[in-house]
Amino acid sequence: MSIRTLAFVACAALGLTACGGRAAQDRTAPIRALLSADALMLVSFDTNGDLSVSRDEAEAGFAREFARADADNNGALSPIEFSNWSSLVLGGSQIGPYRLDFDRNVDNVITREEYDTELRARFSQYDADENGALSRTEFVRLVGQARPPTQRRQTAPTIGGAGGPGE
Ligand SMILES: [Ca+2]
Ligand SMILES: [Ca+2]
Ligand SMILES: [Ca+2]
Repeated sequence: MSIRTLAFVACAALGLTACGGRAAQDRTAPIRALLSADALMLVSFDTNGDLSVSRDEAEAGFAREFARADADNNGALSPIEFSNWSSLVLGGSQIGPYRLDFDRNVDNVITREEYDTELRARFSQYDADENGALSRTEFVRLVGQARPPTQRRQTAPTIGGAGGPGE
């Protein structure tokens, strides 16, 4: 992945907070943002440079990244191995995926199976059009904005409440 690509993705990742000011002006428009740092990694799996990450490219990428993470080459990732890998590949531990996203049985070890299972699921979640490949647009999510509580208090006409049954 080129530096330019990285910069683009990083800026997009920051968009959620960086664009907060502009978003405040237009509360009706949804925000476009990267919601997870796994996009940084998945984009890097595009080995043939066609701007699309195929399933085969992704599988090869999972294997490469697991090998990179597994520093002691014992076939599993310890918390420190995951932390080091996350810093390198996911740009730190500020945004997910987090260790416990992978370590589903919470035994402090991420097996290759857990690693692949999580990343395959994420690949499928991104693949909105289910064509088996990830385009750049599939990484960018529209985030619905929570609209602030409206101030206007509707004085609802009280029908038959105020008068009450008078007898
Ligand atoms: Ca590709
Ligand atoms: Ca290991
Ligand atoms: Ca797709």
